[in-house]
Amino acid sequence: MVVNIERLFSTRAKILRASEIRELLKITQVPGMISFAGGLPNPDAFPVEVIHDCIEDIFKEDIKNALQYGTTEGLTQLRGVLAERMKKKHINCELHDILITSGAQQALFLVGLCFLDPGDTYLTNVPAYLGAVQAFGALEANCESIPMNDEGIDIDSLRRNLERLRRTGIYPKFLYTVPTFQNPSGETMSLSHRKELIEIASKYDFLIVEDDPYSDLIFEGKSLPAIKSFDTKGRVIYMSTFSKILAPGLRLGWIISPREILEKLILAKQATDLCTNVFSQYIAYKYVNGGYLDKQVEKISKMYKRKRDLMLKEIKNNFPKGVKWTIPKGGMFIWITLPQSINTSILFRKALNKKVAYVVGDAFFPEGGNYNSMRLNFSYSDDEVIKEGIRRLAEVIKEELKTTYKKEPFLAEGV
Ligand code: PMP
Ligand code: G9A
Repeated sequence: MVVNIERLFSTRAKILRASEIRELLKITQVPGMISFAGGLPNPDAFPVEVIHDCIEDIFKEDIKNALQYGTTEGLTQLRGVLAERMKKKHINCELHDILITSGAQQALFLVGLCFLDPGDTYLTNVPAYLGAVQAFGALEANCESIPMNDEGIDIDSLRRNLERLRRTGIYPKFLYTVPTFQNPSGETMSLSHRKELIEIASKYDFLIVEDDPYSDLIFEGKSLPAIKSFDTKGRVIYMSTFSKILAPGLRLGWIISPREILEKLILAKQATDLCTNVFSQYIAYKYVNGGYLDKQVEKISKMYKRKRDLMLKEIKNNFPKGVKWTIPKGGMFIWITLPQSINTSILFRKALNKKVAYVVGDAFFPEGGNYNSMRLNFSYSDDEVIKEGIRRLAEVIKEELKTTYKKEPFLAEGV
């Protein structure tokens, strides 16, 4: 390039970083590669025929509108059926409280755009969804990480950190969290912590950004109410997506928030893309209105439960002693903690040589850490592929353990 383009790039453009997951999607397209990396739905679960019928219907009834620009807020009919669906989750909203977005990823970016100035701070429990960290990082925000525990977030640590930040004059704008079947850990926040978060947000005056793509994919136990359902003061911005329950290629998500916030988000969206794909919105509307979504959710949940069970069984039977893992009650991910002598970034190259991929755990910690962890996705692969992939991964871990254990035996024993 002849132009010195670096000089012209904005500070924002200079700090843009690739998402490890998006980069991995390229590597994992190598023939023969088994990928437990990307959080992809299983393509066999896509309701191809019903979608085909919905499209035929659009061609018969709505094609001119479906090919036209739409309002920034989104298709009224779709917002209407979503409002009804959200009420069943005890989220009290009307269609005017909903903004349709191009996936939950856009919802995250719009929220960031409306609340984060360069240098502003947000909180998140870690490990955290990489895409959110990427979106908020692109806006030059600082992240304060709060550790997770078996109740989803370490509330004491949150309080301690808020006090510490306050002493230095830092007032976080919001706390970002995926409370149910979290990406990447698979963990779920307890009911009491959901309620407590609202109180803490009130006391320290910040918003809660609740990202909820996975709560419908439930395998066992009772579903917990969304944090948003306890929001009486307008402190929670809730978002979800059709990506995991219907098809990510439609690129459809939604935000529910207090109107004052929604109005700003709509302006931010206008400046970004004018409106969400109208044709997709018609497909989703016909799909939900036709009563197909509940059956689809039931079908995927059954399928993913079987895959989770299979992956857990294979892990149990093949992984060496000293490895720990989460048992998610829903969603798409298992979080693995290896003996401390293993660094999963170093292991990654060796795993790729054996044609198996995962996401290195460290990537989900904005401030680094947890070098001995990894995220495995169980929804995407066929059953036989899950068996073979875990067998390959177990081999790589065992080989690595032999060499690292010699160097640092006490660390390996400590797990
Ligand atoms: N939030 C979380 C927690 C996710 O896991 C994902 C996708 N993996 C997204 C948001 C973005 O989803 P989409 O843009 O496809 O709706
Ligand atoms: O970036 C994508 O393709 C969506 C998946 C996200 C994830 O793997 O967490």
